[in-house]
Amino acid sequence: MDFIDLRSDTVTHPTPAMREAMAKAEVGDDVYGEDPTVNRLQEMAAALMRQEAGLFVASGTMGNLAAILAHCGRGDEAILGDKSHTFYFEAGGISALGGVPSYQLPNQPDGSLAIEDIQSALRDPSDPHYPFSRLVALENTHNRCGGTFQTPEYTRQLCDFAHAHGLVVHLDGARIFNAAVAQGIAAKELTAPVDSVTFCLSKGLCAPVGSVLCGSKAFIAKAHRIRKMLGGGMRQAGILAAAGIVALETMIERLVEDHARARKLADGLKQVAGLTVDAGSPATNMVFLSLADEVTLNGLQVEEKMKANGVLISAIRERRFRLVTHYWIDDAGVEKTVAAFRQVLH
Ligand code: TLP
Repeated sequence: MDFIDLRSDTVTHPTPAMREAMAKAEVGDDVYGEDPTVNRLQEMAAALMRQEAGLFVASGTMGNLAAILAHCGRGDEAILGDKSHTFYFEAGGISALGGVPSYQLPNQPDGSLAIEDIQSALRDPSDPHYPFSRLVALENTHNRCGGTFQTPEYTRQLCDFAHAHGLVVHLDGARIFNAAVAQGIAAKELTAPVDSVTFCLSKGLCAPVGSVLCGSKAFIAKAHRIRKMLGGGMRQAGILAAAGIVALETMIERLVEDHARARKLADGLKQVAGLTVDAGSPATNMVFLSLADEVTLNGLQVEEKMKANGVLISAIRERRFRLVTHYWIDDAGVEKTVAAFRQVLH
């Protein structure tokens, strides 16, 4: 059975054009810096982010980890949102592997960090009780806050504040192109002011593996050594980078289709008794919804029954779901999902 898979946009398989590019990719040993396809991908990525250089990494998690380890020494503190992916879903890597403690601030409902909160989190560097405040991390789009996006104005304001106080800004831009197309702007408007950004090729852009970390040349030189330390020095990685190039060339603009389908899905689900779609959802390609009180099934039971109806979803909490649209979800998939929910709940 071919499932309609809405668990994440990470489930996307490479497109036929990607498989063809992978088969034909020119490769070399990337640890020697000799893979022309990796080099091309890194240059393209840096240009798109308006940063000096790029580094192909195995995953978004590795990109965020290498970035924070490159910016922070042991004991330096990273200011993170309490719903950020780096705090929540990256196995505590920055602390476990880098000795970097985090100061968690409440993410605002739209995923932003309030500048006043950052202000009050700043440590007095002359007081030996404190770690040094070194970095602020921003996430755009924000996963746990509903796939919400930040504007160029907010990003610049946050960066200006951070820089004025001697902090660097890392952007977890796993889905930065979703944030850009949702606002009808180029991604660089959201990434030029930050000190480093990671974006993922393997989510809505459909490449099978990989993310790119971008920043200044000096920063990327440091991150390159850390990538090696983390075991992320890959060899003929051009096979993977080739799919990433196709992703950057052909898969960005079409993300608006995923956003439109997410809206269509939300509109359909609002008509299903027993479901409450979050107000304002979706902002991009993620629909967040909960089971209404009168529904006797719990989230896991709904998940299983949906699977029996050909639709894969995942409960992110007891009675709450995140449904993610992507390249492999078409209009018929949206309609089938709404019909399956109706069937399961009635
Ligand atoms: N997110 C995954 C899960 O880990 C939750 C998903 O299905 O959405 N930053 C953000 C904002 C992410 O959403 C993710 C993946 C990552 C980083 C990590 O990327 P990978 O999976 O490539 O390490």
